[in-house]
Amino acid sequence: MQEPAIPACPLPLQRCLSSVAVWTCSIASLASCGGSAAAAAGSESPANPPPDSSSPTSSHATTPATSAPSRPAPSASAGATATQPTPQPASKPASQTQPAQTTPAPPPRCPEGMALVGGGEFQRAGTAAPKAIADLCVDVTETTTTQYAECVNAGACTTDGLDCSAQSTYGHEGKENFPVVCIVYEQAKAYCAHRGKRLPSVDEWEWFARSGDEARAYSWGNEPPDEQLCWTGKHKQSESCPVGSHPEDKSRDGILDLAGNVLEFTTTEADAASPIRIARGGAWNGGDAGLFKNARLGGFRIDYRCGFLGVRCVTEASEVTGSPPDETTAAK
Ligand SMILES: [Ca+2]
Repeated sequence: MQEPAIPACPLPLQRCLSSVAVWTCSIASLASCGGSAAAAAGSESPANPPPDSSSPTSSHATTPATSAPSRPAPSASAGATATQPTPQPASKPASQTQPAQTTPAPPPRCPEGMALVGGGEFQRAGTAAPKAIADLCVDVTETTTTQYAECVNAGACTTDGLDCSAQSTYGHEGKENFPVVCIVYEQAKAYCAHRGKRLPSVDEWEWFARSGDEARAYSWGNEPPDEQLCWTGKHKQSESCPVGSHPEDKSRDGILDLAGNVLEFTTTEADAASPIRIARGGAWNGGDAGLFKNARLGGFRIDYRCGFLGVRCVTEASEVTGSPPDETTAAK
């Protein structure tokens, strides 16, 4: 009997077994074989017919060989990649990958021409209890004649009585950078208000003159007055001095002419029944060292005019933080 045509197995070492009726390949099914079964069987398989189906060989033949070359199974991830690409996060700039930084609040800042003075608790001599002093911006110099003239030109200040003395400065050529004098209390208040500021209280004045907790006896320290201020103690002084011309008469915070040059108005009354306002500091016409101590009080009637009394303005630092009220017109 002629043997049936046998498909060839593509793998020469696979044991393609033959029998009269059935041909199997140990790995692949017959359907996958092609070509000459004789060539494959001849080289690998015995020429005798294979045992019957009960033989181990037959069993082996119908069971997929464990030695068959295996193809790498597609991994789940690879399949996912092929059918549904996983989006990869775009790289971010370093600045976006850093943890958020907490920006500290900016410190208070003062307009040009003003110094920042930290607040604190201060009990002035002769008072019953300490007072809280806020952070302040303080004019570095006394108000100059030029600055007051700007207020006059703006219609916010008056020229009444400004020529009250031989030492008056308003309207006198060459006195532009001298402290304005001959003003009364209301004129001083009006000037500060025009600048978005105010007069200091006597506690505030002494606080920034003594450099806060440093408690200096004089603006510069505890040494007695000498050449560092505009006064008459060392040399006869016939008038005030240009503001800032004695740079050693300076507080810790850089405020000038607190001891010398001209006295400065405060808002504090000497007592409730009096029209007196306490002024602080000393003046060009003083020659006694004790007149220039920070703790020394001086009183003037609110309508008093003279050539040695001027004005310095302040404002709460919290009110100008981030938005100075008059930066373009601050003290020069
Ligand atoms: Ca002064």
